[in-house]
Amino acid sequence: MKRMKIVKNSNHALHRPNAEFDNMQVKPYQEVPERIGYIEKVFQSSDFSHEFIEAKKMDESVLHKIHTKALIEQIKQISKESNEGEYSMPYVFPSKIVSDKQTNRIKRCNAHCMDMGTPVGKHTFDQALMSCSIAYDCSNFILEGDKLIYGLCRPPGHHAETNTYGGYCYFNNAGIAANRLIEHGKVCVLDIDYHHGNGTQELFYDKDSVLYVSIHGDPLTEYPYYTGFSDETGTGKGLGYNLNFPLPQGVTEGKYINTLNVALDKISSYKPEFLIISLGLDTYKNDPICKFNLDLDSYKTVGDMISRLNLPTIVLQEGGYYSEDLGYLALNFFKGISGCI
Ligand code: Q9C
Ligand code: ZN
Repeated sequence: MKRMKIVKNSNHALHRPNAEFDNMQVKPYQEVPERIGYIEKVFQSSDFSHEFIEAKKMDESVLHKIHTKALIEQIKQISKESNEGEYSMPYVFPSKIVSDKQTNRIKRCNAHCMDMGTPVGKHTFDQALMSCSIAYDCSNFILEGDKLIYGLCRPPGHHAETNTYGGYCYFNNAGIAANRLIEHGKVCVLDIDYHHGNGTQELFYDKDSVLYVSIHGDPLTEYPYYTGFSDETGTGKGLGYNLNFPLPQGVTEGKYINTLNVALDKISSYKPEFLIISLGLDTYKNDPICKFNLDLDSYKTVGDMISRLNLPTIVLQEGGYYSEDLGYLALNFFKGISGCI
């Protein structure tokens, strides 16, 4: 069998916020660079046939196909104005007012930011651009005939909307890949991160060329709180092409898999030509910030079930915060999806 490409960016650790604000508390930042290192190590020492490929930096113009100039420029400017180790996040969110008089970067960065967990620092723009470059390279490899490819994206992307960043995400990696692939056929994005991918949903909400399907923690109690309900089904031409499956806290493999089966049936009837998986590993029972109960072995089952769609597939890394086990979770997923169990 052909070796599976794992596309990566060796400089991602330059983006390393040290804190986030959560529910009235300052906490250590969860989306740490070590997450990626743990995944790389497990693949390196496994017998899973793979090769690492360094991503080529994509042209910034590709970002403009899915994000506003205002969002892109704001992240770029704040990065440029930051010294090494300095990060900015907003703490005042004036309703509907964005002042162009405000020159202080911390006071200004509310304009496109949805939470207090997504700081911007000196290297954030460059590394978020490289994370999208990973997704872009993956889509080009798929167009050249690869059947399964893993984009080791960091920072993650699925919370980033057209004009808004948040949830540890700055630019939408799955959105970049989907936007590239729809030039060649219908695309399904299956999002199995614990959190609803408000960004990916919003990017394609009015389109019938991308089916967005997500299984996630119920937004009544889980981030991002305002999207991910089952009555969000798309708009205009996109009506019927957005499917949300919120699940309650504490869900175990049995119920998760029943839901995944329903989701996979819907995907089959759409008859996509390409599949993009937003792979969150935060559905794991030991995840420190999430509340599903999947086991290490569940990821093999999930991968195996998805493989039955039999589509050219890009898997992009999203969340997952129990760093030490992330490599084993990802490896199990790939053993399942590639049939190399
Ligand atoms: N400090 C992903 O898994 N946590 N993002 C809310 C804010 C945000 C998770 C507390 C969780 C975002 C890609
Ligand atoms: Zn998540």
